[in-house]
Amino acid sequence: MSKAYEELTITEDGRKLLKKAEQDQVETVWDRHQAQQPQCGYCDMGLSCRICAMGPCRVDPFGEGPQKGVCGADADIIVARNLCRMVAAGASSHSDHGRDLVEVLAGVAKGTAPGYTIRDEGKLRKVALEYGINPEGKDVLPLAGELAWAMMEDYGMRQEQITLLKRAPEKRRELWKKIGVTPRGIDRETSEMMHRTHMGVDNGWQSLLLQALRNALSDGWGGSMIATEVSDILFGIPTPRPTMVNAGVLKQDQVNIIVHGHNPVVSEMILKACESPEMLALAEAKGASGINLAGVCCTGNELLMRHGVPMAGNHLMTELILSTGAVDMMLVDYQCIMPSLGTVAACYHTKMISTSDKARFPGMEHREFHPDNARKLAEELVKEAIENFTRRGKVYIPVEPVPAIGGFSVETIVGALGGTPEPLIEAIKAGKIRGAVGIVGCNNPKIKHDHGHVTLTKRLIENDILVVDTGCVSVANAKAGFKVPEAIAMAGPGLKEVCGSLGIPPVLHLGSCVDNVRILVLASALADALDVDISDLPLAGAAPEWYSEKAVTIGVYFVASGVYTVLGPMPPITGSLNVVNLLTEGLNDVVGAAFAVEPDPENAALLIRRHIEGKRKALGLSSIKV
Ligand code: SF4
Ligand code: MSK
Repeated sequence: MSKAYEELTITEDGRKLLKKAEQDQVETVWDRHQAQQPQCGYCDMGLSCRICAMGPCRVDPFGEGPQKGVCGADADIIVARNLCRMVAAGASSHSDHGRDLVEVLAGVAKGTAPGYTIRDEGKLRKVALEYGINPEGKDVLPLAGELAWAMMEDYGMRQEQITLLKRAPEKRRELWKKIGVTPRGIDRETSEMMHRTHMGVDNGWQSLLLQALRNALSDGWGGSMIATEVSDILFGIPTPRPTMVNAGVLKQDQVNIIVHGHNPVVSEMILKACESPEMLALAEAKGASGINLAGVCCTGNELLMRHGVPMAGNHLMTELILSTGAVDMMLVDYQCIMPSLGTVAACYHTKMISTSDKARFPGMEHREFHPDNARKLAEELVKEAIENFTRRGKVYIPVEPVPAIGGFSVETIVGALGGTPEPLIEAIKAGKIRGAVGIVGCNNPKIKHDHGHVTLTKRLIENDILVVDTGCVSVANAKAGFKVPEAIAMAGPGLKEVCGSLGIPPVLHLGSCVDNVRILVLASALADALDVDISDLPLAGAAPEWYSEKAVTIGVYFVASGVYTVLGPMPPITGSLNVVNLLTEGLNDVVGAAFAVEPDPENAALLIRRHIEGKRKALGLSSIKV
């Protein structure tokens, strides 16, 4: 590793653990990123294609080499197709996660998912009503079965549009209808996206990108929304609760178990097992003072939101957390799990367990979770983690943990406002809060770890812009100290006054990456209250350090829903000026919002502030020159 640790991450635990990893000769994501330099310029610009066996092909961006693939596809077609396939992959990931939750809901109804239950009957009844099921007088389990069945229909092709689209403002739904992007079925749109991008199908770069909007909307208002709603039904609506964050949440004298991935179906059951008196007694018998369950990435966010379980780190910290030598077991489900983790763990005593039938990893023991065996398997695994505690070598826990508050669902935000979004609207109208921004997404070794998230957040709150965050951003912001009520000291005077009177931090943790849909629901509530479209509101989205295909899909459904969105890393589209222009300008005329790309978070903050002030002015609210 030739770069100084300070150039790689802004976090103290990250820097200290990078040093430790280097001493232990552990290869990290930063080493591999460096080894990949220079990365392929054709791929970086989206100009390479390997969709069929006549290829692989590439288009020369300087006009000297080939300008068309073997089939005749030009730069516009190749770039658009590549981006569309990223959207399809992201939509399928979130939506398949949602499908797994629907299966558990169906299992609870049938009695084949022991250990799972309906934790929020009120939400079950409310969502059932939205699906056209009259919940009155119905027992919980048959109702859960009916709802699961209705949600399964959303994945298919028997409907004209997915059900929860009704939550979007009417003006937005009319617009989607007019431009032909109303999503019909969740799987249908992904399947059609893959079909259209097969060689010899859709070769209109504009029509391809329109289908990408429809596909992303099928995720945002479909698969992801179902994932969030069913998680709330099965595991409870999140409520604000205190927690701790960073590598310091690991405990020297306790059995440390880390959950990593996205789906709460596994992690919720592990939490239950960790809390059982039998396991706690066993841990004590093995010389540990307790069992410490902590999370990384989004499955950690799911547990933090509902139980206050501490978070050890975000995406780029996942290897480094293992290099503490303090992790007795890491359990993974799916998404964002680096295939390198098994190799890192092999340098220590850590047991690595993969749990999903659809996700295997080198160097991990595969122990498959299903709704019918989850409770028993969770107990077995926690027991094995306790046994492994006795095999620990030297442990290095580099920092003290930082306090944070997580667990802000739409329900709790509206609850904190007194049951209606009206006080928030009044604060926006009065200019105390200039607007709100959803900062979402990942880490990416191309950007200094957490620098994009934390700098952007800081600039926004000090300019009276409320920040809500999800996924790996929320860990970065919690580590930076933005998520305690005292953080209002870093906010501008208006935001300080509003958050101070409500007793909430200026940066609200809204959950995991599927929970970005909570931002859509909140935006819809604000738009409805003001009788405008989402695109009229002083709102924006940002993904300062995104890396995953899921993040592309989130960005596309944000924009398609009317939310101006600023990306940090450039997506692989610069090979087509037409595609770049459509995504960064042309979409304004289509959906009333577009993307911007700005890797420097200081500049991104300026872009967002200008956008917000522009929207305020258009609404007839006070605006300032930025
Ligand atoms: Fe080449 Fe066309 Fe095949 Fe792509 S689809 S690999 S551009 S021949
Ligand atoms: S885990 S998608 S790195 S937010 Fe959801 Fe983090 Fe991005 Fe994965």
